Amino acid sequence: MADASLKGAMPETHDGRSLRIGVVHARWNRAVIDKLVFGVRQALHDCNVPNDNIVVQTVPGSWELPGAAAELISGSDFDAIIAIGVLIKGETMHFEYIADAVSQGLMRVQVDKCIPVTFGVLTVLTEEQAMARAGMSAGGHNHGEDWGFAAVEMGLKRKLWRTGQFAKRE
Ligand code: RBF
Repeated sequence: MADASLKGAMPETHDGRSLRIGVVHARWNRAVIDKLVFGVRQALHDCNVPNDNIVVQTVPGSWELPGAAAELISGSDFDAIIAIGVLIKGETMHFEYIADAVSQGLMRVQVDKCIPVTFGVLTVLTEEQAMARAGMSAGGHNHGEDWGFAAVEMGLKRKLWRTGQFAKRE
C-alpha cells in the first residue's frame, strides 16, 4: 500500500455509475479552467459516471458560481455539484472580496440545499501558481481530478446517509 500522503486526501475511486453530476465553471482564466474541467471529467470517467449524466454549464466569473450552483440544484436532481473558478490576485481588493464571497457562498449552498458542492476554486497569487495546480507545469498536479473524485464520493455517501446506511468502518 502507498504511504499515506501528508498533504491532501488520498483520492478514492468509487463507483459513480448511478450519479448525476453538475459542473459549473467560470470563464475567467479560461486556459487554466479548461485543464481543470478536463481533470474533473477524467476523474468522473474513472468512476464510471456516464457522460450523459454529466452536465457542464458556464458562468462569466467566479462571483456567479454560488448563485449558479443553487439554480442548478433547484432545477434538476443532481447528486453533487462541482463549482470551478480561478481567481488570480490583482492590484486591487477584488480578489479578496470575490474569494471570500464565493467560498462562503458555495458552502452556504451545499449546507442549505443538502447537496455536496465541491470547492473547485483556485485562489492564487500568480498565473504560475494557477498553472501548477491545473497540472500545466512540471511537477504540478491537476486538482480537477481531486474535485471529481470528491464529488463522486460525497454524492454516493449522501445517497447512503439519507437512507440511514452507514459504513461499519472505513
Ligand atoms: N472572475 C474570476 O473568475 N477570476 C478572476 O480572477 C476575476 N478577477 C476579476 C477582477 C476584476 C477587477 C473584476 C471586476 C472581476 C473579476 N472577475 C474574476 C469576474 C467576477 O467574478 C464577475 O464575473 C464579475 O465581477 C461580474 O459579476
